Amino acid sequence: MMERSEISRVGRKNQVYSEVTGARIVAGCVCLNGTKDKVLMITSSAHKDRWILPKGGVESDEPNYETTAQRETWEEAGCTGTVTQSLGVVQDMRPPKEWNTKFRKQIESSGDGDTQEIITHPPRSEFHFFELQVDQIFEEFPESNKRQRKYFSYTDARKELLKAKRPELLEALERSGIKRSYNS
Ligand code: 5FA
Repeated sequence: MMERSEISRVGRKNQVYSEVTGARIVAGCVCLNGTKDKVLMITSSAHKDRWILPKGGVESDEPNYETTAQRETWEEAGCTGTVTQSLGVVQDMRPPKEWNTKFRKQIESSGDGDTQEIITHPPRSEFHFFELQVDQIFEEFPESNKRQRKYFSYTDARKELLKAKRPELLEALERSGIKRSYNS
């Protein structure tokens, strides 16, 4: 049984980073209802009009990514359940903040057909996602005052993640077993 704390963990003191790329390691859940045709989403605290998936930083005292994913799901979305599968890793591949606009434009316009220059950069974060079958939803949870929470069909969730410009979260949703119906 997962321990349900009354408050969220805060700060980045114990945050884990990849030894290979330096990316921040994050874990989260694609939370599906019993009939697997809806996904539970929450609003971002940074952009309150954007709907995202519950996820957050892995901390050094946590035994595995699944534990972090379920803790973050409890803190941010107030739900508990059973992990049904691992959805693997997706990455935040936005260019580094240090790359200014002029530099980005140069990179975008490089590659004139003859010589294609490939300039790469490490991911900012790597997200380890799990599919979770929701068992219980609670009214009060650590971030219930800070976020909204709602179930979305696949079609609507996809629209929201595109609007929020979160391709990595959309990829996690696509890998899940959510039912995609043409008339939802
Ligand atoms: N972030 C912002 N935009 C991103 C994008 N397009 N792709 C990938 N990562 C992106 O913002 C949380 C963090 O996610 C930002 O600090 C930014 O680095 C990165 P959010 O995903 O909009 O969620 P939130 O505002 O609700 O933030 P929190 O849940 O409070 O923070 P974390 O997800 O970092 O989790 P944690 O603090 O619980 O560990």
